[in-house]
Amino acid sequence: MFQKKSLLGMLFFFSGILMFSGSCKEQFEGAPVTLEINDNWEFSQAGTDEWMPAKVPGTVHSDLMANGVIEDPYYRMNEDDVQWIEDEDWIYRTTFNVDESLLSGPDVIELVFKGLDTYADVFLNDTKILEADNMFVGWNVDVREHLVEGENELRIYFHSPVKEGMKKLKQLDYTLPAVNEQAPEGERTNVFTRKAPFHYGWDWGPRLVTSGIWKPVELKAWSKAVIEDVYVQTDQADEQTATVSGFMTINATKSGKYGVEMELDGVPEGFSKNVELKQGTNKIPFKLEVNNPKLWWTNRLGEPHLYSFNFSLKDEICLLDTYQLNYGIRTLKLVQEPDETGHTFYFELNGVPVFMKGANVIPPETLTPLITEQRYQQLINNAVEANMNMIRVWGGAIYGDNYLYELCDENGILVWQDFMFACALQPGDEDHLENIRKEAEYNVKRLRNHPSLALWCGNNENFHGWHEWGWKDMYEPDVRDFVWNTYEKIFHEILPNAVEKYDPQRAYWPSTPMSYGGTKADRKSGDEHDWTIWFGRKPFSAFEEDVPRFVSEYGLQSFPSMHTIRRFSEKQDWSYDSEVMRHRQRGRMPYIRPGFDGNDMIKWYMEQYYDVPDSFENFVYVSQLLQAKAYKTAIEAHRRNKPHCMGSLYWQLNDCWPAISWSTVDYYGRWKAAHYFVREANEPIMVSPVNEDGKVRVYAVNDYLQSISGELFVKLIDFEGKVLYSEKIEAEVPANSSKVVFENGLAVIADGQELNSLLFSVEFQSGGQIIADNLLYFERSKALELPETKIEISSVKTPDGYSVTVSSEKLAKNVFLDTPDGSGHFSDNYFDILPGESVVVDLKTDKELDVENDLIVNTLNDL
Ligand code: BMA
Repeated sequence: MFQKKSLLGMLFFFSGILMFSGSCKEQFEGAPVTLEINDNWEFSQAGTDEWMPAKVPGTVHSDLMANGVIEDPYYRMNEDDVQWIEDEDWIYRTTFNVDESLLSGPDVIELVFKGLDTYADVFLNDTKILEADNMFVGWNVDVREHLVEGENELRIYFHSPVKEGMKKLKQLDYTLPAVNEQAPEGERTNVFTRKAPFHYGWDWGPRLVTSGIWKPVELKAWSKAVIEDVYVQTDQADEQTATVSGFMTINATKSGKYGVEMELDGVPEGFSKNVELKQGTNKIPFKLEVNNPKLWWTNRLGEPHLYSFNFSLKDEICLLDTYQLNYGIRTLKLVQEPDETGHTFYFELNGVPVFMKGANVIPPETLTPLITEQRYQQLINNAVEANMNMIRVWGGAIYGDNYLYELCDENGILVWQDFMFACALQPGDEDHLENIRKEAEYNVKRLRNHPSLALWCGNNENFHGWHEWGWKDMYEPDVRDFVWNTYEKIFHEILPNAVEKYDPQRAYWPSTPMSYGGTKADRKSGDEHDWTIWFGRKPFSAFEEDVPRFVSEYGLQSFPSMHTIRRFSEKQDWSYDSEVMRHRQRGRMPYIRPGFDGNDMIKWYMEQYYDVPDSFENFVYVSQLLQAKAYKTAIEAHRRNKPHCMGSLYWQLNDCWPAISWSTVDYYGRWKAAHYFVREANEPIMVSPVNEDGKVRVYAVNDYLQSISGELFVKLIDFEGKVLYSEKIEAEVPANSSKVVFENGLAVIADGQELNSLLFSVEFQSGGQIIADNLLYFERSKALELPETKIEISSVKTPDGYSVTVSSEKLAKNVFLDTPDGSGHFSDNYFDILPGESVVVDLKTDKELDVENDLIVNTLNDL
């Protein structure tokens, strides 16, 4: 395949070169020529000389699986059987053909490796052309002198990352903590290697220490000059005008006269000029005014409008290169100003303070090259559907593929971007620091043009660990000084310098969590990881106390859907403490919390709030309700406290394997109960009834930029539907605010009735429509006197599946609808039905169902 393509490509290319001094042939337009080298790859375990077909981009684990050498590591405890792979070296090779014309034609021929995982010696025709040591960067190697006419062999030798790491570890006579790496202390090597930390195991993921060519390999040939890069920034923007500036970076092999152009789609702005380029790197600045710009806004606040910027480069006769960029014009600032509590911490988009609603994301797949565009689409769709406007690309994994950020640009999802450092300290040798510098510069340049990119953050919890996990006390003074200096060099010099130099408008935050001025997180400024709930065993009401300024992590685990559990386990494994379920649970923290196990913690929290069911299926269902309740409590509390609190990013949106974890959407894309609850709690207009200080208060939160007025209907009913209290209030909620719209004493409202069979319902109507609603129970679920009730189901066929009406005589709590095989998606689920009412839900499915009989219905009333 490559041979054919290469010949074809080169012929086109050379007809261009041959015509170079005459008029341009059409086929030369848009050069340089780039060819993917992704065919005919084979791989072998070093020392065996047994070769098997390989897929590039790919990874050794998926290649071994495809060749039947290993079983699926996600099934039961198979992961244990594949650990040997990390200790071996692996070789990948292929051949490709090059014809004579290539060798004599273009000025530059280079091999471009977009990602090698990780310690890779690359040989072209037996000459070593590259020693790679960082999976997070791409490599360009000029190969003209090593190419031969006819067949060329490309061979890549991957050294075991664990063994390489071990060599480095042994050079130190002190330990560098790496809290979540799933290996015994003294064998945690990840910090020595610039490779996805989570490959070494994390508290929600398996240990699969991969090797391989994880991103495409290309042969790129060009002459005269190419556009190497473009940088765009918004200097100023409002509804009337915007100023956009930046520069093109052009690499020229020949000095001389060239022409550059920029076109902005749909508007007459742009520029065209003649430039004199020198040999080497040239920066061509530009600046333009855009009249009546369509600004880029976040999800649910406005349209995330993108302009197409088209750059081109010409010599006196020919079009040499083009560069296209979708860019959203907007201003974005992180605002930290002194106030009565401490300092603010919020993002200001186009001059408007915006509350950030979202979640932390991890890669949707442990075997990172298997992340397809479709998986990223699902991830971002799930964020969009849950009314999010920010995700945090967390620092223990990988910088996302360009495509992830393109999706965020298109969907109005801002990105809090960590550099890839998490829960660990780093070695401080010069090579390592230089490697980090290159990685930072490479990724800052790669991602800086995305309007969705909101912030660069140095690391996840390294600073916190230093102060709170005993790290700073574990060293002799001289070692402590060295280790801390290394921390400062990386997070206070190398990374911020890279941001300052290449992305000067973007905010840099050295570590999460942290307070203003580089001090420990204190809830008065900066951001916070609120783990007092879950790790700290506090009740959910703790989310409502001493609310931080920006909560960039918090969470509680649940089991994934039974359909997901069935795919990785057998019936005999179905109990929360079976060997397989314990194995699947990675929330054990031998280093900080010996003896801690997430499955026990789920059960412990369940005991606080629910009756713990005997059957495993019901345990799974209730674990999801528990998690949903925690996230609802947290998000509502954070939002009620706007603008004191301006962000709520829970841990974690997704999974990287079928797991018991904090995710709200499981590995196979099934929404857990929490995802429905998060969606509701994140609605731009939200009403939140609370029982505080003996009073029932209703807060209304309005994230829109216009005030909203309407009628608030509140009522207290019992579980059979008897109305004990009701009121209608005219309410107005100013733009972008949170406000108490109702308040009355609980004693007045409940009038001596038993609280465990009452609920308080709130409906906010405007223009005859319900724009927000919510329910408040006065007791924990386990104390509620839930009645026996009869649920009726009816359905009508729709183009995408069925419209299902579910009704109940009496209160039905947390109605869970399921299809027999788990296929299809319900537009709503795990909802309460008020006595005598019904709820209409869309079931999206391409399967034929006898809905009334096939649907499985569970409720808390039934347990
Ligand atoms: C956080 C993260 C991760 C971890 C999660 C759950 O603090 O930063 O390191 O996976 O908590 O423990």
